[in-house]
Amino acid sequence: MIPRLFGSRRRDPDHLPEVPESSRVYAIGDIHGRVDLLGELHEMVLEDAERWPDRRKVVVYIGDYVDRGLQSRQVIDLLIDAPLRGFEAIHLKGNHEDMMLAFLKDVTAGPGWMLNGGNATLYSYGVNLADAGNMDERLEMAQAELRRHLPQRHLDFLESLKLTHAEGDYFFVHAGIRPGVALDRQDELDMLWIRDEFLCSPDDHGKVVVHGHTITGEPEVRPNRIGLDTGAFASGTLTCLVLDGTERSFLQTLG
Ligand SMILES: [Mn+2]
Repeated sequence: MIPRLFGSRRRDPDHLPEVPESSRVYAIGDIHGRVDLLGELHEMVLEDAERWPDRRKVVVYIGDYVDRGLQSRQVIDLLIDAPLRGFEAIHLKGNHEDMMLAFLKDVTAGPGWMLNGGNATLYSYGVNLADAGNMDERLEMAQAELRRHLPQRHLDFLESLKLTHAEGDYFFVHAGIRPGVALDRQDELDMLWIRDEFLCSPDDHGKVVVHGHTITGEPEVRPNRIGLDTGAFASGTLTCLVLDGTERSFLQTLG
């Protein structure tokens, strides 16, 4: 008998990845403050779901609700106040939520966050970066104001975000995973930030990794991963992957 070099993690090539029986799983890419597009996409998801009344329905948000687009606060309001009826909702953490949480605790996270579009989030909470004083002072004032303006339920939402979710042969995570490391032993920094080492890897990761974080013009479907970040904040195209059995389809807002 020939030993199997890759052990049980190597998938049978004839086995197509699938989600659990009788489940219809929707995964939504990076939203970045575009509450208009999220509302539109939710309508499309509901219309699709109505055609499958007997299915268990799950929606996974891949993270990056805030920054860049101008309506970060409104996106979080919508996710909290207007969840898709009849769906199990899973909200994953993106690197942008992580930067926002870091800034709330520690002002030295401010410059990095501002470089990544955090000023748009401050604006949506009614916080303006003062134009006088040095950067440290301005960030300290902004931090104090954000702490005051951020509703407790938003903080609870941000602190409750999960890093990963699995459905059958699919694994959901914001940025990706480090190839060669087991899915349950991944490092948080990799899951929130990784790019090329994951994106360029041809490895079979054990499950198909569904992720956002890296913008592409169209959803990127590879044998080992599916990228959903179509740059909604600038393109107007917010993408939702729909999984049912071994089938895949997409819903998208028109950019
Ligand atoms: Mn993003």
